Parts: sequence; C-alpha cells; structure tokens
Amino acid sequence: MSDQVLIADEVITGNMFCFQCQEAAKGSGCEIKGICGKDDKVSNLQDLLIYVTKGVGILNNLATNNDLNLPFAHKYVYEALFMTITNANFNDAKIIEKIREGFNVRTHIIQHLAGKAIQLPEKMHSSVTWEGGDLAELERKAKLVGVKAEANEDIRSLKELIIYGLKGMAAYAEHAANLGYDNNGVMAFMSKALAETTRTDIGMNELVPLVMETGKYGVEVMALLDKANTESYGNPEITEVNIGTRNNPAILISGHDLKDMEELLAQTEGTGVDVYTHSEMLPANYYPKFKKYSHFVGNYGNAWWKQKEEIEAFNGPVLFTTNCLVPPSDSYKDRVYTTGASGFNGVKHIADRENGQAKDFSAIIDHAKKCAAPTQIEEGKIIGGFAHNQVMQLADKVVDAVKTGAIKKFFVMAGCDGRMKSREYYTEFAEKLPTDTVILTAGCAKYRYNKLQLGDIGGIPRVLDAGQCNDSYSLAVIALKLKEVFELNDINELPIVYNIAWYEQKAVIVLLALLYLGVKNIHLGPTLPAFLSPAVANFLVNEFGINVRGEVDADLKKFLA
Ligand code: SF4
Ligand code: SF3
Repeated sequence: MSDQVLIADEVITGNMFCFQCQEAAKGSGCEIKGICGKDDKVSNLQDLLIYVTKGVGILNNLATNNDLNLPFAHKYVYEALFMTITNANFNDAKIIEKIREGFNVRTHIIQHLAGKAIQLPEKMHSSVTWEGGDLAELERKAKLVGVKAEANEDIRSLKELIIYGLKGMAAYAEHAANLGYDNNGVMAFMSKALAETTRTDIGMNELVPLVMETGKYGVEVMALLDKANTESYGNPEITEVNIGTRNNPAILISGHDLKDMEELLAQTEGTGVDVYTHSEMLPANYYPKFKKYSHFVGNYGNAWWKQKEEIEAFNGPVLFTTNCLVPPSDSYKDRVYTTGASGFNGVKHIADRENGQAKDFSAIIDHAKKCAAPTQIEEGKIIGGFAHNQVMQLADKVVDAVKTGAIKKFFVMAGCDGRMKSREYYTEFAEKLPTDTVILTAGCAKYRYNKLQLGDIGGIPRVLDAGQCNDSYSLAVIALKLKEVFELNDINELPIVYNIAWYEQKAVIVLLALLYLGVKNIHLGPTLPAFLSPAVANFLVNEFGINVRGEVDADLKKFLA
C-alpha cells in the first residue's frame, strides 16, 4: 500500500478538533465534522500540514538567521498556511501533496544549510521528532500534532492566536506575491513565529510580545498588498456597482485574488461571456484597470454563506480564487472551479501559473458558453471604492463635516459575514445608527448593510466601503490621517468606534494589526473566539479593552454616550 493511501484512509480519520473560526461548534470546537463542512480526514490532514510547515519554519528560520534567504521555503510556508484557512481547501489529495512537498522543501533547506556548514537543530520539532522523515513516520504520530498537543490551555490559546494570525498573513502575502510583490521581513517573520510556537519552554511572557509582533507584520503585509493592488490596477475610486444582470452567459468569480480577476477578464474579453463578482471579489469593481472591460457587468449576490442559492440561480460556472468556498451541492458542483489555495474533492481545479504565463481559463470560459444567462435576483446599484486614496481626495469635506458636527462619529464595521442568525445584529445596528454617523467598512461584513438606503451627509455616503478584508488597512490609514489633521496624540481620541465582525483567520490578522496600531476598545462579534482561553480573553480585555459586542440598543447607547 502506498504512503498516500495509508495516510489518507487509515490514520487520519477519527477524532478531529478545530476551533479556528467563529462558527466553531458549540462555541468551543468542531469534533465530529466542521460546521464549515470540513470532515475529520481533511481536518487532521490540515493539522499534519501545519505540523510539517512548522518543521519547515524551524529550518527556514535557522537559514534566515544565518543570512540565507530561501524564496522557495518562504513560498512553501505561505502556501501551506493559506491552504488551511477556513473554507479554502477541502481536497485531501491536495493537502497530502502539500505535505509531501514539505518534505522536499525540508531536504532542500538542509542542503543549503549544509552548504554553509550550519549545524542542524538536535530535534526538528519539540514534541515529535522527525528522524524518520517519511510519511509512515508522520502517520504514526499524526494524532499528536493537532491543536490539543499543547496541554496548557493558555499557552495553546496564545500559540493558536499567533498561528491563525499567520494564516491570514499568509493569504495576503500570497496575493501580493502573485502580483510580484514580496517583503522579506514578513516572510522571515512567518517562519520565525512558526518556529517559536514549537517551543515547549515558551511562556506567556514571550508569547504576548510575539502576538504583538504578528500584528506588526500584519500591518506590513496589508500595506504590501495595498501597494501591489493599487500599483497594478490603480487606486480604487468611487463606483456605482450594478447588482442586476444582463442577458449573456457569464462567469461568477469569488475570493480575493486580483491577479486571477485580471487574467479572467482579459481571457473572456470578446468571447460573449460576461463576468460578475461574488462576495469578497466585489471590490474589484472599484479598480480603474478592471472597469475598462465592458463585459465586466457588476456584482451578483451577497456574502459567501449565501452562495448555495445564489450559484444555483447564476446558471453559469463559478471560479473560487480563495476562501470562502461552501461544499457545493450536487446540482451545481460541475459548475464550480477552484484555483490557487482553494480546492474541493471532485471539483475542477485550474492550475497555477508557470514560467510567468497566465493561468489558462479556457475550460471555464467554454463551460460558460454552454450555460444560460444568470437569473436576476436583485437590481439597482451599490456604491463603494472608498479606499485611502479616494478618501484623502475627500479629506477636506470629511474634516469639515466633523468640525461642523455634521458627522458626529465613525463606526468601523469591517470584517466578515457568516451564517449565524445573531449577525442580524449588524443590520439592525446600521439601521438604528443616527443619521450623523458614518460606517467605515471592508471585508464581506458589509453585506449586512450595504444595500440599505442609509443616505449621505452632504454628499458623503453613510456607508464607505474601502474594499476587501485586507483593505481594513485603508481604514487604518484614514484613521491615522485624521489623527494627524486633528493634531491628536492618540488614535483613540478620534470619534471612531470599532464594532467588528469576525469569522475566519484573515479577520484575526486584521484584529492583531489594529491592536498593534494601538487601537483600544474594539468590540468583536458575534462571539469571542473559541480559541481564547479565559485567561487570555481576560488579558485582552484588561490590556486592550476588547469586548464582545452586546445587544443593539444597549451598544448604541454605550457607543453614542
Ligand atoms: Fe469548525 Fe470553523 Fe474549524 Fe470549520 S474552520 S472545522 S467550522 S472551527
Ligand atoms: Fe469574508 Fe470569507 Fe472573512 Fe475576506 S470571504 S472577509 S469571511
């Protein structure tokens, strides 16, 4: 029997444990099957992949500390981390492939280290040694490497907080890298932090600063991605996005990867196939370079969790460039395509770029030609494109509105959307906000209120959408600019309230970035992360004033006081 079969079927099934997202079962963790649809095999394989990646991180960190910069190792680390993000990859074969790749990467790093006569660490990993080095060895130990391998719940909590932050960081690093942008500091940090989480002698006193450092590199990676996106596609500008449909066959594109967006638009031009965005791809509509395509129609549907009914109605094929992918129904599974870090068993996957060539989207384009045009589910327009550059152009207007009291408060309501009924809070909250307040948003959280008619304040819309979750960076830039204009010493003196919704690990890096920038009193919802132990949650409350959001009326009263 091959290693692959052994690892997939015999060892990896059985108890899983995952608590990395907001929908963790019973608010504590998924143990039989993920609420997200991830099964025990995929979950345990992801644990194993993280374990292997930590091993690569240890060696890559050693290399970096000895002035060896190994781009292949950095690339492996961010790709592997990204694959394990919630709702990205459900394909066990792909994860096994990545685990195997980890062994090759490990061998290559060791060769580089040997070339410089650098001594290898005695043990490659803290609790599980790696001497066997093959899959059979790992198989035997697979159960030892999950989240619960760390017995102390506070240490586990901080280590996982760092790892989830790294997953978000990795996603953003990959998008930037796809556009030819990277940052050695971010790359080196990912391996260093992974290595640190394998230490058995590490305590709160070292882990807390590491959490803050994760936030620091979170700011850096979002700045890098912002630079990559805006230098490649122009600065987002105020845009009215059509949410209705036309009568041509079409492709729906979801996820966050703008390079995929660019290539898909170029390859569909002149084919008679239209392109619509879904969920987190909506902000692609704000970029000048994409707007020039007349077959780029607008946005279709809402946040990720509504995809089942919306894909059903779309009629044409759907391309997932990243998370959030929901396990597809059989009725439309043959119309789903994944690419990059995303994947699902039995779903067609579009291969990566090779030698600088564009991805080949011809299969999905041919597929679209055979499909009916989308069924219209909404009509009208929504407005967005308020990233930092655009807002700076309106700065005088915004500052005047604050000075005259026309705008009393800003509410940062960035982050993620999700299935939970308790997220109706955000719609109600937005509706009940007084008319002299403005919502600053980014990420798919916006779908809870971006179609409400909330009006404007002297021409400034009351919902300003900066873009994807990573564009929360724009909101931070805007806040820092306001702080400068109003000559304040502390970002927390601004009339800004943070009422953030989270779901997956990109929101974790956004949160850590905000903490690093000194933002205090962030309200987080709909619940606090299951991976925060009581002591760590307490620490965040005391140190940063982080709070779980409450009920709408009580929160409004508190925030407006
Ligand atoms: Fe459960 Fe979330 Fe983990 Fe999925 S990602 S298994 S829903 S905790
Ligand atoms: Fe949404 Fe998945 Fe997080 Fe990028 S698409 S914000 S949840």
